[in-house]
Amino acid sequence: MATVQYNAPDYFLLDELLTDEHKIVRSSIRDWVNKSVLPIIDDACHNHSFPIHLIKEMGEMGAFGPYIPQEYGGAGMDHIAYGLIMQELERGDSGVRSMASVQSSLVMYPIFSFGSEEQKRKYLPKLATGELIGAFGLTEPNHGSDPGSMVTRITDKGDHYILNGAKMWITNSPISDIGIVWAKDDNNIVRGLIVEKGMPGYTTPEITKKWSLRASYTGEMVFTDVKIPKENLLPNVQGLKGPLMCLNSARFGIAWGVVGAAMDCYDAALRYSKERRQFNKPIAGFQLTQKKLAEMLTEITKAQLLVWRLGVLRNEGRASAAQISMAKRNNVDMALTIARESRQILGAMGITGDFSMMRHMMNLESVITYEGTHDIHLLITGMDITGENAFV
Ligand code: TGC
Ligand code: FAD
Repeated sequence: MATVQYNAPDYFLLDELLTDEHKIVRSSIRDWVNKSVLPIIDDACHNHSFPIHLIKEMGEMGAFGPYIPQEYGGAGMDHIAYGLIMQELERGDSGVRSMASVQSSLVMYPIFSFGSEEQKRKYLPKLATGELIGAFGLTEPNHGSDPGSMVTRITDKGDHYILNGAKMWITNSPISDIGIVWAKDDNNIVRGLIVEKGMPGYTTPEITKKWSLRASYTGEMVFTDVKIPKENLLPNVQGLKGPLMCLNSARFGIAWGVVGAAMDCYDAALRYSKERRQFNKPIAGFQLTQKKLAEMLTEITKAQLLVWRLGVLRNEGRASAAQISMAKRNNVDMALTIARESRQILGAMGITGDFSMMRHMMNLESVITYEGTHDIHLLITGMDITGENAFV
């Protein structure tokens, strides 16, 4: 089981590249995951529910909007600190990391980057503490990979807008207090809005019976003639680049986060392989087990190097969207492969909830789909290197 026995792999001594602040943040989140997440997460998955009390605790630790300036309630840290927080949360569970990703990158980031001063002061401090829970509505029932074709609309009624349409597969929506919703205006331009729980005509039904990300609330957002005050429009962005800039931040966090899931799987499999004996010796002594473990550690190390360099570039404002896509695609695929391989090392024990591999594996099937599918990220890289658009 992923427990306090955890020994985080660091084969290329990457810790030497981290600051003291990075290490302190990582250690506090790691301890919290050991204490507050691991003991309850298997049951939460079985119950198909997210342990809501974790939200305030994450807020207290500064896990929401860590790179948002302190004057708005954030922690004012850098992007590597954000990545490390995501890594530690996802070692616990992708659902916990998802909750924090959405809150930080998809709700706080757009309010901070595109919001008015009043919006920043009204929402960011409460989002940072977890007093308010946010959601992000881009995907629609008929428009997933192609969000530019969205049909959700706002109509200008003079002193307010009327919002109609629906969003689908929205993390946190059933428990959200506010939603950042992307809709087309009368000129067919994509705009961002802050929609609040309780607005007449706005509902957030839950999507149930998921086999993946079971410890995460996923739902719809349904808008029927919802009256939106004009002050709820995000004034400082227009067009699809608004939501896509938010996705850059969230995809960056995912590229880091899934390394945590892979590290957890590898570490548990290594320990188990030294303890489990067959044919009168530890299974770690068989070449085929060593091949699995050696390849896992090699891939984890490459992924760690990739996100560390990406973090440096992002801190310098030089990480391109295509570089972030490459890292998201590579690292999620790496983590999914390691979840599968590590489960094999455990034999039958690997299918039980006593170990985390099956849970990580099922979660990662969502992670490889959301925030741009594996194939969409390949096409983004393809377009970047060839200049040719193969989407259409
Ligand atoms: P395209 O014509 O290429 O671009 C439209 C405008 O956007 C700009 N742009 C970007 N800007 C910033 N960052 C990026 N990554 C950008 N990519 C494109 C582009 O320059 C253009 O700007 P302008 O000024 O010229 O108008 O757009 P397209 O319609 O051809 O679509 C291509 C694209 C890249 C959008 C599509 O391939 C894509 O990314 N699809 C994936 C959709 C997606 O990722 N959805 C995620 C939904 S949110 C989610 O899953 C949350 S899960 C949360 C959790 O639980 O953790
Ligand atoms: P589709 O776009 O229908 O794609 C289906 C398949 O076709 C994929 O394999 C895809 O790669 C392929 N495909 C599509 N277009 C092309 C092409 N041009 N060339 C080649 N292949 C192509 N969305 C939000 O807005 N907010 C959220 O909080 C959110 N949370 C989510 C949580 C979960 C658990 C899940 C599973 C999804 C979530 N999503 C969210 C939605 C997610 O972003 C979409 O599922 C994703 O973008 C893919 O869209 P789709 O499912 O409609 O698949």
